[in-house]
Amino acid sequence: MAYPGGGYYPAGGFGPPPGGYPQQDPMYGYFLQIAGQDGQIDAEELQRCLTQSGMSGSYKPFNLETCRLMIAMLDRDMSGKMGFNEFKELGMVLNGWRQNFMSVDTNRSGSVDGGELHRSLTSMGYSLSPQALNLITRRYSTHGRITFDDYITCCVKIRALTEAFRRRDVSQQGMVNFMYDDFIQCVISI
Ligand SMILES: [Ca+2]
Ligand SMILES: [Ca+2]
Repeated sequence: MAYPGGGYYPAGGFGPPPGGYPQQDPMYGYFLQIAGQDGQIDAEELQRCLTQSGMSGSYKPFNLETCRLMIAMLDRDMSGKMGFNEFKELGMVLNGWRQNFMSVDTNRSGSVDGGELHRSLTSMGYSLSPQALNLITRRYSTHGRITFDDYITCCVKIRALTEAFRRRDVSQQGMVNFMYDDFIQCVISI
């Protein structure tokens, strides 16, 4: 098995909230405020929200492409935007990643090196080869350092790709046969 058995994923995060109807959820009003008239959050609204809420903390704000990826990662209903349950799930996922980043960025420099990124991904349960880890580091580092923003982009991609793979890996053996068109559909949205 080449990917986590689910330990890092919020259990049952895609269903209706445990409290029942979203209208009764204390976060629903906040969601509607961000979402505006259409009741859905797009990439620009998400970027504004994450910057204002301080999710990026002392780190620089998320870029728009990262916000697009976050929406694509959790877009269960393929609306291209973020509904309430998707938004709540994103909150949980981001908090987990943020804690993970801060636990490896011990001196709070706002960036981590390749070794720290490897440790972080391993602690999430991803079992990747040294070659794959080196490729990931090369792709997401600037002068050998990975900033929080790039770290999140990296986490979003690995998670989304892993989920797309896992959905096709029915026997859970870490192996899938892709048709060309399906492969393109899989990676183009990420
Ligand atoms: Ca909107
Ligand atoms: Ca959606």
